[in-house]
Amino acid sequence: MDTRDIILIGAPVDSGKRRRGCLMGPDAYRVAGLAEALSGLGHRVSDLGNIAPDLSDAPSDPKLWALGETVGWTTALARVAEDAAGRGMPIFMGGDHALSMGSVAGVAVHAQRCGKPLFLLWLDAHSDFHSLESTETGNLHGVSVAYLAGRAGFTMFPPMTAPIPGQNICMIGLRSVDPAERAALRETEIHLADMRHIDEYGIRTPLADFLARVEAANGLLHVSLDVDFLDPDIAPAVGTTSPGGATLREAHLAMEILCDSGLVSSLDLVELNPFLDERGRTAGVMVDLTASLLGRRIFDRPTRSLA
Ligand code: 4U7
Ligand code: MN
Ligand code: MN
Ligand code: MN
Repeated sequence: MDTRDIILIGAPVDSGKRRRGCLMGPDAYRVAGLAEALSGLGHRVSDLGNIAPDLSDAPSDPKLWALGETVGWTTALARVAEDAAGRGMPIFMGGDHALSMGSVAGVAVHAQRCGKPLFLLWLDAHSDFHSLESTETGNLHGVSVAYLAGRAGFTMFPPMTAPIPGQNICMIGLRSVDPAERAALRETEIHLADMRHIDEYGIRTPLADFLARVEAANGLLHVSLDVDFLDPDIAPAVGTTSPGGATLREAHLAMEILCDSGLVSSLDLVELNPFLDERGRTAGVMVDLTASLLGRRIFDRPTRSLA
């Protein structure tokens, strides 16, 4: 595996929902040794520190929680993401999942400049596909994919200049999808692998299918990893727990397959709420998964047959 220029970006976004704590995420990843784990694999790692939202033009809406702050994060993150994507592989240390509206929007502009299609892999219990009209909670960490896919109605947000076509988006790990999201997803070509699909076919099948499409299109691939993709038994530090998630081995296998593909060009680590963690356990799992994505192996395959 090639060594890479990895750019860590702290994005303490905490405006995407009411329960606070994700703002401590970037420091939890630092304490859990993310930079050291990656440099230990031979990569060049820099940490830009934490960025701040651009609050110069902060709209508000009584139905949408902390709209102005989330719009401010989207603006600031898109700028940083576009720049970092041109210099290396950005890893966004969240922060809640509202941050992906900025990180992916910025990466999408970078991809467009390079003349390459951007693909988005959304590893999450939830589809985060509400429009600003359909969200019942008003929590904007549940609308990110809708914005990135160019759904209508995001007029208070910076325009999504390079919306991602549905065929270029894949969601894996789904087990909590609201009725309005399900109806809207049905109108798209987004690839969907819910937990039932993983139970029946394993995690390799939907992932390999998607990666083959990225490869064939010579695309860039952004991976957005929500902590609640994982089962809460192994990753308790999350506000929106949903039982029946990916096991530790399913998640590592996904990361190892992504690593082998060589296609991943940027990554979000989102929804970690260290306030809810048990002695840093979840932060540690997320660091280990990132290390698997960037080359950590038990053995180089193939291992010797035991037969
Ligand atoms: B996350 C929810 F209603 N759909 O809209 C909503 F179930 O980034 C949850 O995936 C959204 O954690 C979860 O608030 C957003 C809810
Ligand atoms: Mn999410
Ligand atoms: Mn989620
Ligand atoms: Mn969540």
